[in-house]
Amino acid sequence: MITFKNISEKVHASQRITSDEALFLFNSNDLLGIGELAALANEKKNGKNVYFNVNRHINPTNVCVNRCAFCAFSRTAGEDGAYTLALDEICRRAHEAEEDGATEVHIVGGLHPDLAFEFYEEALKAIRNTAPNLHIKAFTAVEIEYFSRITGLAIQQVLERLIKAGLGSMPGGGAEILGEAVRVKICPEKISGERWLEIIRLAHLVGLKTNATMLYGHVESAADRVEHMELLRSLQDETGGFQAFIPLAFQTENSDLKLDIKGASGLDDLKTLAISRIYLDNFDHIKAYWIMLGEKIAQVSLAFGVNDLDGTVIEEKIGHDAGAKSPQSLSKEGIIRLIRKAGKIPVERDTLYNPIRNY
Ligand code: V47
Ligand code: SF4
Repeated sequence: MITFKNISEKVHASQRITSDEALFLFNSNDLLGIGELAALANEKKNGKNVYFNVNRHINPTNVCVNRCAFCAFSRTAGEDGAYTLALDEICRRAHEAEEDGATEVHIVGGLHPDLAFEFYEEALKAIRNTAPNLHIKAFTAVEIEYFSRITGLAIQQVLERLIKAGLGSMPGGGAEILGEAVRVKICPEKISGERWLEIIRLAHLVGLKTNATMLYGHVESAADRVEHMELLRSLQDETGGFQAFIPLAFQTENSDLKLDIKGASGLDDLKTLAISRIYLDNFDHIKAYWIMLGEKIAQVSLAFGVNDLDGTVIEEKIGHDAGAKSPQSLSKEGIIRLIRKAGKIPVERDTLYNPIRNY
């Protein structure tokens, strides 16, 4: 029989918990007990250090052929609010970011029906020329697969060409919930969960580090979340290529997903972050993406196993188009203050988690 005591003994002994045990924790109301275990698991890995980076998001286009039901960011070509940035503008934003002290640009966007793969290659090359010290973290597995489809190139070739153009690593988007039963409800046009994992596996094999996200707080069950994390944990055992796990709290406004609930509760946010810290024993970092969580829950999560607050971001569209109440950006000083007030040590990092400076 599964008991909290058994799970606690495992965490104290640094042993892996089972998926059934993770599900048991999701069904428990002992938030503080779960948080304490997650804090312990995190302390063993990261001590008191909490990472952040100075970065800027650039979304080259919101035009997307997929139109996932949950996504308030995307538009159909020609629709009101549809946009595509010119190469010059992408470069200008990257250059400005570097001048302002950023070490990373985070680039993701829609699957545009008319933009050629070469546009993206050119964008990376141009950024590398104008802002040579910026690490380019770009393109979800969903975009990589789309590039392969529109060019007829194999996934490995797409990745190799992008690396040659300046790609440094990949973000963790597009994972949503990997189980097919949920995917058909929330993103029927998107690549399957199996294909997402396959592309990430290939990215890891060519040497790219990636993150992994999980979109929660919509139609999924606790069992779907656990299955999602189980698939990630298995792939991580195989490749070791994941850096951070990032649960993304669903923002409900302007979405075609009509739900009875208004997204995840604060309690669910903290429980989900904490259980992921306990369950994903082979992930070094759990990231609280403050854009979706709000600054307050993100700060409190530092006592619930989280050791990364993402970055300054500068301009965020995906969550804010869906009604996120957080600011568009946080200053470096603001992030440092959040971390310090939680009794932790702020560590500015680069994209690959090399420490730049302790505060
Ligand atoms: O895949 C879309 C999500 C993701 C909504 O790797 C939404 O460091 C909540 O992946 N409410 C893209 N989430 C963003 C992403 C990301 C963000 C920050 C850091 C990293 C990283 C990755 O945004 C999509 C989707 O899961 N998303 N709409 C929404 N309404
Ligand atoms: Fe397109 Fe991504 Fe939005 Fe889906 S989540 S509609 S793939 S931009």
